[in-house]
Amino acid sequence: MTDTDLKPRLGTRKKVERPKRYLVVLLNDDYTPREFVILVLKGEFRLDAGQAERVMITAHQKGACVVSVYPRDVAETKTARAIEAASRMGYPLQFSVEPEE
Ligand code: NFA
Repeated sequence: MTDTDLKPRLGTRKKVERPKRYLVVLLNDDYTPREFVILVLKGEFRLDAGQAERVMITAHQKGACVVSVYPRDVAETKTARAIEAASRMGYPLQFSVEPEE
């Protein structure tokens, strides 16, 4: 055997924290076409056609719908890219990014 020390030393034990995750939430508006919302959900957030349709419709009916959950940098990058794509088309599409729980 090697001398690998498997015994925890006093004072070195530390809680391991799961990195916080962030919800990306799709917000409804009156102007962005449904089909464009679906394209963005598929293209940027990698939802399949069924998921994209359900998320779009839920946001349309209830005002908002969770798209997915990511580490903060991923949530922010995807959201910025999606908003930018909409903005280039003249659409006011918005998302919010909020910490889980
Ligand atoms: N409410 C938009 C429409 O009727 C569709 C939409 C859904 C927009 C979800 C933004 C988010 N064209």
